[in-house]
Amino acid sequence: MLRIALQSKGRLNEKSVELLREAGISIGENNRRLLSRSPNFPVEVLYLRDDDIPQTVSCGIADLGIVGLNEVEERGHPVDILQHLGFGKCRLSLAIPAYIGYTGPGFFEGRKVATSYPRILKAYFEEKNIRCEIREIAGSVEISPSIGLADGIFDIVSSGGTLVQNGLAEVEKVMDSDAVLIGTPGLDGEKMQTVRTLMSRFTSVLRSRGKKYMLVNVPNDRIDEALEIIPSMKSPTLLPLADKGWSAIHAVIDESEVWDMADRLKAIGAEDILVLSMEKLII
Ligand code: PRT
Ligand code: ZN
Repeated sequence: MLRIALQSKGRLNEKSVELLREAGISIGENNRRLLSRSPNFPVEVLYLRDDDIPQTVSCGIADLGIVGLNEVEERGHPVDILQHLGFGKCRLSLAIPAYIGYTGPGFFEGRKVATSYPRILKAYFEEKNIRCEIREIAGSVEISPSIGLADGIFDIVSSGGTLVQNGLAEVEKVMDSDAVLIGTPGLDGEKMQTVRTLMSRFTSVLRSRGKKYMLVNVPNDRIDEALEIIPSMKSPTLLPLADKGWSAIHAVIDESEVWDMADRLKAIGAEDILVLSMEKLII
């Protein structure tokens, strides 16, 4: 039985639960119960605050966890980063009041920066050989410059809206982050087998996101051109139609490319373009 730690509430909770469900792993609705066992996969879910997940996984109380890479780096507990999960994307950046002219990282020499991520920031300044006073605060970091607590801040940025609202400008990106699957170092063979199954299911779910299935009828003498327009994961499926002189091409494509590709296919005489949503892509 594997134990996986998920955030109990907050930004990563919903997407983590959704990922498990899409991977065919049923888990109870009630995340207020600390521990919940799946009825159809050998896994139980432990719901925790995200701050506690790296340590819980590092010491083996949970075998796996889903948490932001920023938390993994900040906590510094040894864990294996097994898979990037692509959601919870953000960056950790330095920001200063927007009216100040920024001169480069040297700006921070001898200044004060407020953050909830002192460890990552300390490593950044050490690497750049900059002496800066780091003021660790737990929340509302963005108001620190306006109340005179610090000259700048180091915090999570996603859309950048919070910085703008507080009159701040992002001046240095220090790291990118997304949710990652982490594991206890040195899991035993049997557990690793289940972890591999889980990861391959996650890969299938992540690969099918943003994908569509396209079917298009093409005159046989335009097939080569059509195949140049349709990029494919391996080779697209080509099927003869009952109407001689025509074939159908089936391919998995990016949702973002649908309209452009359909216009180009129509321009070379393709007809009956069908675009279907994709449920699963199991490789
Ligand atoms: O209660 P618990 O301790 O479990 O949760 P938490 O409150 O510490 O974390 P939570 O739920 O806010 O975030 C969990 C994780 O989501 C973070 O560790 C990041 O990995 C990731 N994430 C992704 C974010 C954001 N995007 C994000 N935008 N975490 C926080 N923010 C904050 C940001 O600091 C800013 O203040 O949201 C605000 C809005 O951001 P903008 O730039 O879009 O305005
Ligand atoms: Zn937290």
